Amino acid sequence: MTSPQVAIMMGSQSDLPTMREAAEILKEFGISFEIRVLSTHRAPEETSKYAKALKSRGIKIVIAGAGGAAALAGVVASLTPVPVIGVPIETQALKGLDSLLSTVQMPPGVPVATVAIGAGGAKNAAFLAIRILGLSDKKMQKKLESYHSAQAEKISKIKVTV
Ligand code: RP5
Repeated sequence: MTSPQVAIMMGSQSDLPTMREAAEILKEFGISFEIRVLSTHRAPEETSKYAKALKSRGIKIVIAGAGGAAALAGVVASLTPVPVIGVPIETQALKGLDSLLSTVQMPPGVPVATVAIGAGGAKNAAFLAIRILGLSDKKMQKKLESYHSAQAEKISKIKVTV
C-alpha cells in the first residue's frame, strides 16, 4: 500500500468541522491523505512519535490545525523536516487570534506556513499543499490550472445591475 501524500492533524475532534474543509479540497484533487487527532498537551508522546515517523513514511506535507494556545503545528515542525502548514482554529474567547499568533509566530529555523483563521484558512492550506505537490507533478498542475480557469469563467459570467 502506498503511503498518503498529506497528513492532516488536529488538536481535538472539535477542530474537525474546520479541518474537513481541507480534506474535501484534497479529495477533489485526488490527493491521498490521512487524518489524525493528536494533541501536544493531551498526548505529547504519541504526537511526537507520529511526527518523527512522518518523513520515513513518505508523507510530503503536513496540514496541522489547532486552537487557543495552539502548539501543534510548531511542535510538529520541530520534530520533522516535512513542511508544515498551520491552520489557526477559530476560538470562542478570542475568535482565533490566539490560535493565529501561536501558530504563525514561530522562531526562525522552524517554519510553519500559516494560513488564515478558520474554514477559509483550512481550504487554503489544501490549495497550498496542492501547489507544492504540483511542483513535481504535471498532472496536478493541469488540474489546478483547470480549477482556476473555471473560477475565472464563473466570475466573468456574473452580471451586476444597479
Ligand atoms: C486545542 O484546544 C484544540 O486544537 C482545540 O481547537 C481546542 C479546544 O479543544 P477541545 O476542548 O474542544 O477538545 O488543543
